[in-house]
Amino acid sequence: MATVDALPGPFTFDPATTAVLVIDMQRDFMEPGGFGETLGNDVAQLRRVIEPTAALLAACRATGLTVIHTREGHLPDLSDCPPAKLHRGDPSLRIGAPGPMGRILIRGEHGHDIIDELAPAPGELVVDKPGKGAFYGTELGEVLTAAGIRSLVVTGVTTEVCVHTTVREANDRGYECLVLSDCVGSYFPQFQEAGLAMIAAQGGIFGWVAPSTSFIDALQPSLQRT
Ligand code: TIU
Repeated sequence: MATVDALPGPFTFDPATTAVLVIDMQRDFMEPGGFGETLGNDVAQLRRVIEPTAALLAACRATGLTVIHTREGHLPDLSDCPPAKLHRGDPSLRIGAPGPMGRILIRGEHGHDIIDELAPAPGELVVDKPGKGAFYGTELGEVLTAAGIRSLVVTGVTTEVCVHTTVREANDRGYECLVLSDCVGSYFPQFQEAGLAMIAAQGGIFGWVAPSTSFIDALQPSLQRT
């Protein structure tokens, strides 16, 4: 077992039953011309998560920790995109419309894929999801059960949308969640702050929060001892 110095208190985990989730680090959210920008957001707000997440992935790969990536997006015929999502708001380009990185938020398009800096390594699972949560409409729950995973270390974008939805889904399914504060990002600084506070409040109502360096420090000695 390993322990991370976290809020609201120590987070204890067994690396053998822990997976790192990397949520939606896609060009559509992280780069100009994608879904995030069509919604009126400044995608530059998310860039700061790339470097710490790359360092985290390097440590996880060096120590053999399970890494799972997710991508939000839809089938080319939009049959898995509910009208309530398709017609929501007033984006400059709707889901499925042609943009500079291909059709917005459509599987197989350049914009839908994960940014080069955080590209999945061979053998790492990539879960395609139609919604905000990584469990809804995906194989994630079955994969985690089959692998005996009990704890999730959560990274990705955006903090208050897909990260929060996934952490909430995971809580109701019985997983212990640690959210890494510098590896999750929001377009809105106030939502980043509140989103992280909401995880650890009330004695850890949704889980724990810690910087990635604290998790890496806890991970490396524990695996060297086993
Ligand atoms: N808009 C926004 O903040 N996020 C999303 O639409 N999806 C994810 O968070 N991945």
